[in-house]
Amino acid sequence: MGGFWARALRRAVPGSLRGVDAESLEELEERLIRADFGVDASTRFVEAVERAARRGDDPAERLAAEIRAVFAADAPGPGFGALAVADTPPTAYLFVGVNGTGKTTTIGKLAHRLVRDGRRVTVAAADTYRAGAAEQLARWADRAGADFVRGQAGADPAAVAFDALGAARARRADVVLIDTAGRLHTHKGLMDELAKIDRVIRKCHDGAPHETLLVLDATVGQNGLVQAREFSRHVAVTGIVLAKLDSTARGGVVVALREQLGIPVRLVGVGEGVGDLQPFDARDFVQGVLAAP
Ligand SMILES: Nc1nc2c(ncn2[C@@H]2O[C@H](COP(=O)(O)OP(=O)(O)OP(=O)(O)O)[C@@H](O)[C@H]2O)c(=O)[nH]1
Ligand SMILES: [Mg+2]
Repeated sequence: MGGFWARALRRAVPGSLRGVDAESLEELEERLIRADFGVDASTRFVEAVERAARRGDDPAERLAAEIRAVFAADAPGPGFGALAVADTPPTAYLFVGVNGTGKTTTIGKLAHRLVRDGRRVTVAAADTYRAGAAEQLARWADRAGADFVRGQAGADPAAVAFDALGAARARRADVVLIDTAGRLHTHKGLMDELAKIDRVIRKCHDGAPHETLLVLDATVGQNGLVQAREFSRHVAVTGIVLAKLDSTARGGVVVALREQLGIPVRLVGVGEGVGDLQPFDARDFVQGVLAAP
């Protein structure tokens, strides 16, 4: 399970941590920073490792405990990837993020997984801008065995979200996954539009959206923090999906994201295939960090 993390962290921890000296500690700090753990966390972890070594404790065990502590406060929901589940179905998840991060692909993978787990799933194409966006999602829905709702090209995406919730209720769906168009976090008009989609969803179903998931491209590393901060100013982001973890050595960014934003990473994308979506598991992450290179 920790395999993809080991790859996404490419030797963040140099071999065995036994026999730590000043040079190896400096090297460790450098590697953690390079893997995008963030400067604060990297410094803190290295200090803890140094103290452990001085006391004669196992430095690797100390590092593992420090990392686990970062994620300890995340209260898990009962759904796949510890996502929240509605008391009264359907459960609605809203997917947001900048262009091309992996929103539609993530929805396709998640729909597939939920249907396999026996859930009735509706996916909604509230991306009415990009030519081909709805068709792309329709293909994923078809493949997953999920119901599909779309609007006319150029239709108001909030109206599509509204219709989708109605359709999901009528079909007694368990889950509705709402795809939105990619948008730059700096584009005020588009961010206002996103806030409107969110408002409409809130009005038409109690407790919805049960999760607002920000999809980040793992290859941009710490830049994801900026996107997360900006999106959070417009919608209440409740969880992060870190996609394209298979294409990066900056997997340590999950620590920076959790520490600096206080938003849990719930799911990770590890490839383009339908099975390439994993729940985020802090234990797997720690194993990946400490995996012998
Ligand atoms: N390697 C890899 N590629 C991914 C992953 N997730 C998505 N992709 C690829 O990233 C590209 C963009 O994915 P989309 O799902 O279309 O991204 P999007 O966020 O919906 O894009 P817009 O709707 O245009 O904003 C596609 O080529 C996907 O196959 C992943 O976990 N790993
Ligand atoms: Mg898309």
